[in-house]
Amino acid sequence: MSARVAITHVELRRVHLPLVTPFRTAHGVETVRDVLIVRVLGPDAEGWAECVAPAEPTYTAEYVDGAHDVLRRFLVPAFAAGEAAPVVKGHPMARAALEVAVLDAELRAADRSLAAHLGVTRARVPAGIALGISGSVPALLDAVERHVAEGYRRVKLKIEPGWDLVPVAAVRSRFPDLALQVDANGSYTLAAADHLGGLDEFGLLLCEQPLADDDLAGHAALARRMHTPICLDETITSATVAADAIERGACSVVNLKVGRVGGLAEAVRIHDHCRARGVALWCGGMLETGLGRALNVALAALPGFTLPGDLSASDRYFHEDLTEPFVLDDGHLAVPAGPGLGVSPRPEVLAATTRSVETLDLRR
Ligand code: NPG
Repeated sequence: MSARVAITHVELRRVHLPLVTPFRTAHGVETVRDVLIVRVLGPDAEGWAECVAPAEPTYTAEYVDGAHDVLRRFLVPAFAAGEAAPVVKGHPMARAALEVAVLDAELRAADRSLAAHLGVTRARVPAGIALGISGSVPALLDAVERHVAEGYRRVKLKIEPGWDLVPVAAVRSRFPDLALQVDANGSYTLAAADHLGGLDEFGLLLCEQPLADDDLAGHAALARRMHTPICLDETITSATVAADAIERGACSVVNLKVGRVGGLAEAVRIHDHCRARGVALWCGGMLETGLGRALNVALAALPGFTLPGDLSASDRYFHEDLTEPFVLDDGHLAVPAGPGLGVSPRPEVLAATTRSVETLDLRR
């Protein structure tokens, strides 16, 4: 375990990082990541984390200005007061960021890597890539071709009503052996069950979050009507919900994101449950900088992660990552071995991308 360290300041910093390629989902398009970076500081401590909340509340209820506010006004004061489990409802991405920053400080102080702390069994994880809705089949085929040539081990295609069977059929016919999956981000209803059943002929690894976040019964009904395994992402907000979804047959695969479930401790509980139940698991992504990626890559090295995650190299997202870039090596990303997250923001990139810094003094 990691020992407690004294934390006297929490820095809430906003950085703007333009994405190399605009990322379009059923909920809109991201062109710039407006990232909230949490840094905790003490006389002998420093820890970092990234809050994955998106800029607007269109994909999740949580969004970056809200996460910033709840950290400033509630989570950091509760932490300063020594409250173990703050009485804040919701805001999982904000809670996760503070939890991870403190853990990073503790692990750095103890000269211990996150990978060692988690007890991971692998030194590298297979890289997967998620491709947004492009609206053009030739452009999509070009993108798949390029990324497969780079070494990506699995490709995920975003789908929505009007952009589904045709692009998936085109990719499958060009790449018959590719590990391929789709993600609808909740853009269908159960009324589309027959249409979604059309995906069954493409040998997909899974179909992710076809229906609304709260529609467990609908996903269970759809799972009975499709051969393609149903995976849940947005629905899985806690270990309790994960166990329930699995129990009800609403999914046979789980996408795990630390931010979505409110922290690493909860994520590990979900991992352990899926592993015990033999449920396939993979690590999702939220277009993270190197800080969030280091966390994801370490987590995904746990033995219960049975499928490649949305874990891509830094250059797929950013011209210049906040940290030393993650690079593909034989289609894999290396698990950082240094203390804590094993990566830190590069001062010059941090300075050039910072829009604001707010420092909270915990001693007052
Ligand atoms: O490689 O980090 C990545 C992107 C993975 O598709 C991805 N993320 O629904 O999981 C998602 C999606 C997403 C990210 C959606 C950011 C909205 C914002």
